[in-house]
Amino acid sequence: MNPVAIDKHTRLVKDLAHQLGFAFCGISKSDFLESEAPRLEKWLQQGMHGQMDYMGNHFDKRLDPRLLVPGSKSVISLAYHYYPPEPKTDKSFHISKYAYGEDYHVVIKDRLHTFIQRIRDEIGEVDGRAFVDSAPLLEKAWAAKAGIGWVGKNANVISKSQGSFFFLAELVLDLELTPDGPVKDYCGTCTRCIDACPTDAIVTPYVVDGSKCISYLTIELREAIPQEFKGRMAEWAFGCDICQDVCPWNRFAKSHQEPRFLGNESWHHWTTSEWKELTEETFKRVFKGSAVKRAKYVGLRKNIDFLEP
Ligand code: B12
Ligand code: SF4
Ligand code: SF4
Repeated sequence: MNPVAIDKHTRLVKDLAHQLGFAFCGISKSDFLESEAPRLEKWLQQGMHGQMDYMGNHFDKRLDPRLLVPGSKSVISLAYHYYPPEPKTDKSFHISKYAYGEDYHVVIKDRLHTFIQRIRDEIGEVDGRAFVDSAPLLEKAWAAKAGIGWVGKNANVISKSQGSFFFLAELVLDLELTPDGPVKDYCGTCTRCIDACPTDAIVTPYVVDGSKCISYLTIELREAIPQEFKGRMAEWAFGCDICQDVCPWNRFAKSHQEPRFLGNESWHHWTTSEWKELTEETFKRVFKGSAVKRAKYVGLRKNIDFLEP
């Protein structure tokens, strides 16, 4: 395709991303992610995926989006803010900020489908797929390659101007676009996230042992939480934000503008005993349509029972 058309399409895609509320849009060529292969292999070999068996599947696809979307030419990485306008400040148990409102998989997928449709309206026939979280795609590596931010020592993608409280999503399309480049790593000598992690899940800078992470223990692990974590959960009942809350770059975190992420805030003021007495009926009412509902009542109950009163 001629370079003028490629540039025009690139500008169009970035404008549309902005109009649809994405905070960042970065582009990479759809290609083999060579640098990540040994890292992913080592992470899996060391069992850092715990019981997330899905992480062991589709090794090749995870590293090459052309196997996931045959004929694809570009990976468009997108970021969508979720930092709440009013984060919970009361003591007692916590829920990760990403799960305050409606399930992001649903909210962002809707937006991605609109995005593809708008691209087709403007450009014509374009083939491809939209992803958010659940596909075998190394979303952070793509976001870093496209310059949305760098992968920090806490293993999250961080932007120097807007912190890390954003989701990642992608469009993998058969449309040729101008790629962006990576940005510098601004972690420097800081180790705040490593020092603050209550379960020592950040085993070395940039590497999180998923099987030790509170997010895994409270969301992914279907069995009982191992006793070695007793007293080390820092009152997190669903997910964990500690390594992001302590990150100095999150002083620049931007609040989301998404009404669907607001959710029912009545739990913000629950005392520890109210949490401990949570019934299935209240669970269904308060967390209706929210990301927490994914854990189901039994899942959240398991976590609450494990926490110290
Ligand atoms: C599996 C998974 C988890 C697991 C494992 C965590 C992990 N770090 O991988 C668990 C359940 C623990 C988890 C937790 C969370 N997750 Co999660 N998770 C994923 C998922 C599905 C796959 C990630 C993956 O491929 N891991 C495999 C390992 C190998 O990858 P990795 O950690 O990225 O490892 C890389 C680095 O360590 C790097 N690396 C290794 N050594 C070195 C050395 C140097 C010098 C450098 C530069 C890099 C480097 O290379 C590795 C390979 O790329 C992605 C969605 C997706 N499809 O990508 C979401 C995703 C990463 N999660 C996300 C979020 C929000 C979270 C939580 C914050 C949720 C919460 N509040 O509870 C926590 C954060 C925990 C943490 N500190 O990482 C977001 C991150 C957004 C962002 N801004 O970065 C994603 C992208 C989902 C989304 N679509 O928004 N998650
Ligand atoms: S999310 Fe919590 S448990 Fe997981 S690495 Fe970060 S601080 Fe540690
Ligand atoms: S807390 Fe410090 S070391 Fe950790 S990710 Fe943020 S800047 Fe990097």
